[in-house]
Amino acid sequence: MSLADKDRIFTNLYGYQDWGLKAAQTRGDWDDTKTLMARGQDAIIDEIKESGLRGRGGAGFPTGMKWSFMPKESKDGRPSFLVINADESEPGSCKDREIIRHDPHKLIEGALVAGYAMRARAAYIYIRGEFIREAETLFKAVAEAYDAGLLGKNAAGSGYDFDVFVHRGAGAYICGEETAMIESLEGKKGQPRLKPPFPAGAGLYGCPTTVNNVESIAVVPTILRRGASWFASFGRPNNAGTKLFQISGHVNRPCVVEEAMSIPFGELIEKHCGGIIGGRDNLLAVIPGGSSVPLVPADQIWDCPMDFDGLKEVGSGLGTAAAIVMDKSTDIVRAISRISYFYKHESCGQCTPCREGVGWMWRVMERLRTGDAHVEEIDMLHQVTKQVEGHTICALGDAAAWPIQGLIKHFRPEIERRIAEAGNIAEAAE
Ligand code: L3W
Ligand code: SF4
Repeated sequence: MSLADKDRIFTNLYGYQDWGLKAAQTRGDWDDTKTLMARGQDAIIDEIKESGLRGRGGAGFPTGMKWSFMPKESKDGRPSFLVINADESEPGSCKDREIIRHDPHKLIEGALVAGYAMRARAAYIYIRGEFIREAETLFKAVAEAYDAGLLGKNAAGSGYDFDVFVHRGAGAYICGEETAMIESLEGKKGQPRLKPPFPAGAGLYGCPTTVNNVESIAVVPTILRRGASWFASFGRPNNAGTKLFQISGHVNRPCVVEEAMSIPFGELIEKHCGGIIGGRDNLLAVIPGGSSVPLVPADQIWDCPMDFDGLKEVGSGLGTAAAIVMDKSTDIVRAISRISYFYKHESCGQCTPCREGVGWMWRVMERLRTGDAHVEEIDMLHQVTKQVEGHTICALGDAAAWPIQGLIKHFRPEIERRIAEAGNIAEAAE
């Protein structure tokens, strides 16, 4: 089932209307927020659990459960914090940017309600450094909310004091990893921490902290207003709700669109993107969830439900739901090599398998691209990806390994062909 207009949460996704407070209020944002909050903290967490909302930043962790890890009582007077991850840097991902540009009040209201539910004193919105105009919008929207009494002391008349701070990043992909983000907020170099402890135990300034993605927070007020069962009626069990999909690459109309979770890939493309350039038969492969998940070849993706379980079944993942579509004109080895370069460039360098392995994998990928390699190196590369995967402090190591594993699994004959025809291919690639 695909989504009807009346069921869209992000009603100003394309910025046809003003993003400011008055216009947001006419769209239903900030409507009697204090009554939503008066339901009580545990009731809000229960409703979010019931809705089936899973984190929209890549890992898909159940949102209500994450909130329930936060302490109900402050220990030693330590405050709790909500950190909102707006450091959207995953290649292919551009949904949080649209929310901040056109619907910032959904995020700010969500921050208040979610922050209240988890007993947080304040929310820090960590926004990607390159999002300059979006940061300006967000600063203005937060100021509007303070001026209207919706934030600060007795926020929205709820009796709860809550602040929202906007913090701009400085252009490092790794600061999107939750513990690197916390380090960066504390003024340190953005390098991930070992988990556990998870942020809910020891996060920002050593205090209990929940890090949630922009989309995860922005949908909360609507879920509370329309009800958990309304949200859960989209998608399928374990994969509930509506979702922002971002489709880039070789489609006729790349777009960001809100759809029902579990919509089949082919339907998403035909309905919203005007189909694949050159038609369905011209599709080569898709990276369905931002660059950090394995590619899926054309014959396995078309009917696949775009959700956590459907994409897992075809050996990939939903990630941020950013589908990078590649048609048959794509040099697939070069595309994956370029992704490898990205991870090499963004590795923070603090753990050996990632620091050494990611650069090594990229160099071998480049030789496979030009055909200047031996066939045995394909297996060796695969073995190295297995040595990096699961052996690093954060998920960047896995994210660098998986695209290469996907390439070898599905396009090995293409790599072997290049090696066999080395001279010609090396020339063609220049
Ligand atoms: C308390 C436990 N908390 C888990 C929390 C944890 C975190 C969340 C998920 O990576 C992925 C990555 C990228 N007690 C807990 C617990 N938690 N167990 O749950 O944790 P985790 O470790 O599974 O994931 P992560 O480290 O947050 C995120 C992938 O997303 N990705 C996209 C990344 C880029 C962006 C962007 O640009 N916006 O998100 C795409 O695939 O590779 O695998 O909060 O603390 N027992
Ligand atoms: Fe840094 Fe890479 Fe280790 Fe993550 S896996 S902590 S990015 S070196």
